[in-house]
Amino acid sequence: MCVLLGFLFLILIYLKPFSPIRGFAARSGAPPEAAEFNGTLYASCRMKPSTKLAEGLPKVYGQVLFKQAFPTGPLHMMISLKGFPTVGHQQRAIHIHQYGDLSNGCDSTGGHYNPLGVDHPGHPGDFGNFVPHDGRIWAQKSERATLSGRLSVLGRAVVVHEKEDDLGLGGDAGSLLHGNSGRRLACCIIGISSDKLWNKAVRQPRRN
Ligand SMILES: [Cu+2]
Ligand SMILES: [Zn+2]
Repeated sequence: MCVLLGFLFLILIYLKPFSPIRGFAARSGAPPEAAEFNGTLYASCRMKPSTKLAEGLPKVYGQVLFKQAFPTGPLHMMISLKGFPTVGHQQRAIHIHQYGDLSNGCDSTGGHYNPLGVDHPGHPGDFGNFVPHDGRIWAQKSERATLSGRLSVLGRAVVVHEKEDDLGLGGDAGSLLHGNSGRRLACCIIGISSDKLWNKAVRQPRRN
């Protein structure tokens, strides 16, 4: 019995370097999740109101999910948010900001994530404007941002703003920096995740 177990153990040690996950990662420099989920990376961001939210502003909750074929597939995104006023149709800007630092609410996430030093709205996380319906925003889009490599947005923040993004057409300095989108209502940090949340959201797109 002991001999048999020892023999199995030796076989396992021998096979370990050739397991599919190690092989894939070694060949491509991919994170282990790419092999675990068939060459696809998933990320999630759990949206919560800023701890520095001013009195009277809406408390926004929800999630932003990402899915991307490693390493350079289009980044698919699903946004599901609630907590907006049910009256009126104030558009809300959503962006990726540089830092995953929520120590001072959403105000400590820095400016727009701008790895290439370009004007707004040319940043990889300039997602644009979203109109709530019945207090909710639900949207599915493809974006320029990426989950891997030097320009990865993992560990950075998604921020929902009070106002509409002027998309660089405001005619002032702020317009080319951040689109004059107003105060920061809610934010979250983008983290790598399994395929569970994405697959669940695909099955029940508007329930999250
Ligand atoms: Cu922003
Ligand atoms: Zn921007």
